[in-house]
Amino acid sequence: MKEILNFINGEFIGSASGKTFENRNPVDNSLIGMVSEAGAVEVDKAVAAARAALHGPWGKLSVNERVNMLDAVAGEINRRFDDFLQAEVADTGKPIHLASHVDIPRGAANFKIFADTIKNAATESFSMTTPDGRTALSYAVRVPRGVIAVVCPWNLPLLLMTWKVGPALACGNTVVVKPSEETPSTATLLGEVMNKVGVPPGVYNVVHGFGPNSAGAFLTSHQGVNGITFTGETRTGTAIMKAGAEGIRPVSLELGGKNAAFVFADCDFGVAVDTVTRSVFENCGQVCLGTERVYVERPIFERFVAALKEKAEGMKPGRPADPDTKIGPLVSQEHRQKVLSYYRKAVEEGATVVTGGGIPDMPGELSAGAWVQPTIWTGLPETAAVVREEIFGPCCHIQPFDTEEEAIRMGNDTPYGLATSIYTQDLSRASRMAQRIEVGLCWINSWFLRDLRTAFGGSKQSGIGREGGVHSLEFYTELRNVMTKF
Ligand code: NAD
Ligand code: 6OD
Repeated sequence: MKEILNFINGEFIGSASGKTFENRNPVDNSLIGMVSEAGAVEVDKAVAAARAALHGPWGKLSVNERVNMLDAVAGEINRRFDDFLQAEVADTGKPIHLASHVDIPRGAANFKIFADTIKNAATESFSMTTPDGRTALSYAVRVPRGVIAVVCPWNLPLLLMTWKVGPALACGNTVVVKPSEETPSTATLLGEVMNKVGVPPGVYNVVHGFGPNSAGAFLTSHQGVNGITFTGETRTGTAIMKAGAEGIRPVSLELGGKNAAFVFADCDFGVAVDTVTRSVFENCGQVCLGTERVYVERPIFERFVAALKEKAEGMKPGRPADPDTKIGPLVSQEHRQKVLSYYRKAVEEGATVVTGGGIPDMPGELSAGAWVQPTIWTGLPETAAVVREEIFGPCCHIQPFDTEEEAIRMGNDTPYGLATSIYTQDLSRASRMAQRIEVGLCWINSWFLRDLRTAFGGSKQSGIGREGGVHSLEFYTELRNVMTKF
């Protein structure tokens, strides 16, 4: 039986309590292995190791030496590409072609981009004349914040974890990572990479477990942690922000969304249909940036609904390695229960089910997996639960609109503010909409197209702070001003 251990101070260790939990493959519910659950003792050890490492060889590296080490981490992830791929696919069930094009390459790229960023980041300086006629020169230096707690979700495990570990290490911090209990494998594998390329013990640590009363809560409430970076549900973000308040520790929060797409009658219809298909169904709808509300200008409403229906019905579920597979399962049976409860609620609320709404027939052992059908609804009021609440499944509600003003009003009528996408060939209109839709991320005639130098994050209840490029430096460093009088 495979054992997935904590990684603390450069060593793989079990927990003193001997507590373990199951890691299951959502494709067929088979057991991948047993995960060692960190208790307060292991979290304490990990934070102590991370603190000690700040003052050891890691803290003495020049920026160039650190950058070279992070480049080596990226190189080693790429060298062990298949190991990461197999581990990620087993934990999530996602198609291999998706993980091999998105999750694993971005896992490596996240170290490279922030190595480049820190090498080239400038800080401000000012000169002024003092009242006694001399000169005062101020300059800012960036210093690491210290020990960073990194708490991660399960939907893009390696990508989202390295999105935070990359900049944290580039800035000279040390980290304690708490991966999702659903997807513990790639964070653990990264420990092997760190050892291989000579990252000093204690710089990168991993503790496994759950949230409340487990590793997540022990870590975020630990007063040895200097900053908490979190990706996950808005409700969990609230708990994490409260934990950060004790000891005045800063938090960076990338949270949930209920993202809208706007499709105007003058769009390139093929681009709009193909891209909305991706934004609704990719990763089985488990992408924070994904679309769950689609607003379509009335003249093309029926045609668009029919085209998206055809795409949804063409999404063949299957094994990750099968090249014909277009959609994997949800991450777990528990998440499937949640998504199916929304499928039922949509019907109770009077939706027209355009397609899907249930569980697909899967052959043999796949029938035990966490599969759901890609689903489209129409005909619901904007007050319906499936139009307001984040479902995080392969589903959307499509609503017609008549005017730009009406589309903006419906789009903004949500407590969330993560992402949107706008489909039109009228770039004046697109720019106007981009100014008025209340989100952190806006795509025009595209979706999830990433330039890692740009600011990434959500507004309203979708998050606090921005990461990406130099914006990550704001969270992962303290800016210290030095003034010299001469
Ligand atoms: P989640 O909030 O349930 O869990 C995320 C992590 O937090 C897990 O590691 C979990 O163990 C831990 N956790 C839970 N409760 C905790 C607590 N009280 N204290 C400390 N840690 C705790 O989220 P999830 O279900 O893993 O992920 C899906 C959610 O993540 C969706 O809402 C999605 O929109 C969001 N998400 C947002 C972004 C973004 O960039 N904005 C990206 C990906 C996912
Ligand atoms: O691309 C990224 O950097 C990023 N953080 C993506 C988030 C996707 C959410 O599921």
